[in-house]
Amino acid sequence: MSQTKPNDEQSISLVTELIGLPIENAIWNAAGALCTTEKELHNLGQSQSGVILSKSCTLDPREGNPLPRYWCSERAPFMTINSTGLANQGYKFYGKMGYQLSAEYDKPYIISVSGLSIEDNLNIIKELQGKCHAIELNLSCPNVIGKPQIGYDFDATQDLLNQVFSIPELNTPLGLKMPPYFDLTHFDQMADIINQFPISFITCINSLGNGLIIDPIEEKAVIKPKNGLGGIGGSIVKPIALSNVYNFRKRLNSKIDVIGCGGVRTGWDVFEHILAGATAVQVGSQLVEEGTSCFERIQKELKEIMRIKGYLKLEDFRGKLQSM
Ligand code: ERO
Repeated sequence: MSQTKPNDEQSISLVTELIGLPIENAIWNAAGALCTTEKELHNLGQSQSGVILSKSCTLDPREGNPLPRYWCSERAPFMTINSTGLANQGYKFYGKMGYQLSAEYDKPYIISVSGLSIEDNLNIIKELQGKCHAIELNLSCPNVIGKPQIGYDFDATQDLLNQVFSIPELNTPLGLKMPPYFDLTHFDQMADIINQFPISFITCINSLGNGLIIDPIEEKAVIKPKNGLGGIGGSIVKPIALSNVYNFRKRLNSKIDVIGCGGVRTGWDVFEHILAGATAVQVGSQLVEEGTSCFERIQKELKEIMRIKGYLKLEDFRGKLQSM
């Protein structure tokens, strides 16, 4: 009889380390997905989500763009589009929630920040020091009319990061939410900028900006804002997300973690992101469609994949994508 104990679910761990903390489950919500209201943040706390990550916040609360601004359909279950327009309750609300959430749930609370100007970003980051475990600074919101995605402007990104890392009070770990890149020279240029700073993590990727989904029966776009243009999510973006995780992991110094986000519906999707080099993985569209029970399901699926492959922990396969 074999002496080796077969892997069972209990012996398989999805623990990951980020911002110097052990996180029980390396899968959590993407900023923007069911994380805007007090109730939604508590739901994340009560769920198997490894972290509670807030909706991107601005200085003042915002109503966001006119409805309908989100679309998903059984006709095309592989894609979603949103143009929420940064609807949020303002940074003070998300800062205050930190005390409540930390008292009730034993998991990190990360606040996503998306100020409408450099000055707003600097002020919000200053004010949020000590009110959360980390800040995910969003460089990639595609849906605010008149505001370009800063992550596509390399000089503006360099300038913003210079100013952020000159904030004297800065002691809360800082991550960046990146737009998708498609050209290898852009990965080189952006990685050179990011490597200059003590950034804790980057999250790849935000939705694919300014996509257009058309309802051919109605002969109309499926959402109202910006004549139908919005951020594309869902399974359709997974190859772009994986490429961004892979390309940044190859270029960034090892102290900077890469979090995968994009096209995660199943345990296999998480497995692929980690194989590409992700430290952890976020769920966006699928969380909106399925609700917070998706975390438990995806974890179970991932553990079953790991059991079959004989892996006990994420490091056993993280970043180990093989060449053909
Ligand atoms: O419209 C939004 O609020 C929004 N949608 C996205 O797909 N990504 C974002 O980063 C974002 C706002 C910050």
